[in-house]
Amino acid sequence: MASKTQPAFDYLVGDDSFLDPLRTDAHEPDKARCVVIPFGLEQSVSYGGGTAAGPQAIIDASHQLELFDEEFWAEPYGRYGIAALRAQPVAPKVADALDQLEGTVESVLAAGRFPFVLGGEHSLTAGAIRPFARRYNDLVVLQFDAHADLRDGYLGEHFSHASAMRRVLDNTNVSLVSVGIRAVSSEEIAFYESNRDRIAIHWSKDQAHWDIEEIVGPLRGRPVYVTFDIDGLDSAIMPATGTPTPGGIPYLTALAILRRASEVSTIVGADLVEFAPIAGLHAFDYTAAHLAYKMMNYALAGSISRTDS
Ligand SMILES: [Mn+2]
Repeated sequence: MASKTQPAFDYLVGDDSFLDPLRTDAHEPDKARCVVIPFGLEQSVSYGGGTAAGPQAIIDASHQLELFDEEFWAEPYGRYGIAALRAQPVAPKVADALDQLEGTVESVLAAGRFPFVLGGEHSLTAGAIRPFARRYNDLVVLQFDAHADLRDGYLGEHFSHASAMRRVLDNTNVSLVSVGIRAVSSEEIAFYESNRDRIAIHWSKDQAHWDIEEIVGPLRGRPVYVTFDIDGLDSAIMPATGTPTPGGIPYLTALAILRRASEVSTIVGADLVEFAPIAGLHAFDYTAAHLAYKMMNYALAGSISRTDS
């Protein structure tokens, strides 16, 4: 038997990886707890396209991030480590692509690590969630989104991006907390009203009255998967997405909810989806990369320092 084992994962290395390539853990990807999975699925897009280019734009912009996070008063990545996998060609049929992503997420989870999927369109969450639904019988999905994504198929596609949460809820042990919703159909409302025991929606129209403790209440003490559709953010700060929608979540509000969620629950995995870069407008690439790093820090860096106050 060969003494040298093959590495289990095909990593991006050096300048190609996520975050500053000069950081201290950049060359030990096998030791990193967070594994970034780029998955540029773009098959069922119904309006603006471009999500296939999302993962690479986010990774490129991540090289410009400050490593220091003033909420943690530290460079939080050092507490957990970040590696990124090389993007693989995405299977052309959505159902096959979801099986493909399920396999990758399963292997990352089986290695005791934290999968962080960079999309790609929101349909991918239906595949990414399966290994979590198998492991945790009380899993909660925390969704940031403009759309409920509760349609039972859309434009002939069972696994449409507009059905992402409906397909997630096909796993009958999974419940859903949705934040920022402001674009929904009558069909989805009917499904929501008959599944109120599994779905909590925090409408964007009510955000002046949002109570973060109420939002995170169903997450308390449970395993949580965060799916962040970047169109949940207000379209003024994030127009780089297929269906930019006004009246959305302010950036710092999203961070406050993520932070509190991480304090009351155990975040076990995450995705950031529907980012569609606009050539020449790098601010949005940077915002998406910043959000990704913050999500990792809340999920994986442990307690937030108070020494900055
Ligand atoms: Mn959406």
